[in-house]
Amino acid sequence: MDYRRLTPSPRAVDWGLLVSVATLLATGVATMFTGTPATAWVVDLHAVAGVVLVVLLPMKLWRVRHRVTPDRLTAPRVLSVLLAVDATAALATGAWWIFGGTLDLGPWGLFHLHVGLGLLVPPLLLWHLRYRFHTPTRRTVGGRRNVVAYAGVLTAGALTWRVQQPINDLLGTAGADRRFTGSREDGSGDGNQFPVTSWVADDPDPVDPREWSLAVTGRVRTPSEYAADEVGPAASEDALLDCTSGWYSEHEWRGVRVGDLLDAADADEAAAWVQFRSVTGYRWSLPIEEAREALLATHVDDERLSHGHGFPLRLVAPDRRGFQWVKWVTEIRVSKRREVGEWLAIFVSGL
Ligand SMILES: Nc1nc2c(c(=O)[nH]1)N[C@H]1C(S)=C(S)[C@@H](COP(=O)(O)O)O[C@H]1N2
Ligand SMILES: [Mo]
Repeated sequence: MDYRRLTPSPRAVDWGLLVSVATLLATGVATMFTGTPATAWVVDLHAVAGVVLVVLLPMKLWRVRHRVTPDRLTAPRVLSVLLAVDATAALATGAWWIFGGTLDLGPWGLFHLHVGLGLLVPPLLLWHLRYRFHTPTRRTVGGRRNVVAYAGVLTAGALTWRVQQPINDLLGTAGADRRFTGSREDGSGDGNQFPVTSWVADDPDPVDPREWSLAVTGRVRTPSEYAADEVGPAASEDALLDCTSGWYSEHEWRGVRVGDLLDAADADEAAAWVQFRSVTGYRWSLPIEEAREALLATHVDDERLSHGHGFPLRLVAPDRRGFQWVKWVTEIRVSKRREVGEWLAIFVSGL
């Protein structure tokens, strides 16, 4: 049998690679916001696109294997080799993560490595396409052979993703207890004993509670300010913190309900967003209805929050990913519109 009849044409493989990488980038970035099970499809799509790439990449590499010889190493070829190595490493680290792998890279781990390698693929690919891009023709993508081949590749991708969980369960790997986000459990219910993480570079000195206060500002009729001993653990909430670097931790948090603070400050009718600002300049907003239900925690599982976890006050935002749980909160600012600058602030605060 001629196996080539079961594989896409060379051009269709190239286009398949491009579409897979674009899908992986889009869904990979979008996983930052997959807080609820309703968004689990984003992670599923990421995984299936990954398997598709595992199938297509060897086809491509096999086809071009003769082009790379030590005596013909032009710049575009070196770049192609780098791209192939990086894409392979990104796929390998992703698969290794799924099957419970770990890696100790100082402050980083396997998941960070996967994200780093993955984010490097699109720029390398764009650069590669500067030399190699061909505009598609109808023949490139159409044709019975390509349609049948891609139906097969996608089915294989979906099936592989479907069976990885039973395989993980059967082998009892550390990948077995992943949440739908891909995160693995760490330190749940055990007070401050869970990982301390910064989104980029935040690492403030411990906050002195005598100098700290919480201000409620913006679109409120009665701006207010609270000293450390005025915000106590009045309300409690069971909530799960799911960090985008691959771990989650579930705790009972105690503190003040944001809605109570907003009522006391008398938020006006135009108020639509509530921004939580850290002593470091790190900040994030929630729609006011959601913010009302959120908690500003002073305690975790009956322990006073430690400095690393945001003492004296940190946001607990159920169903939101960890980077939105602002630590060392010193101000809540009520506004009509969301501040665009917070997107920049989370990346540069602490630098
Ligand atoms: N001010 C501030 N708050 C922050 C961060 C940060 O870098 N600065 N990191 C966020 C991220 S990425 C996560 S996952 C959680 C981690 O909380 P933890 O360190 O208590 O585990 O805090 C969030 N809150
Ligand atoms: Mo995080």
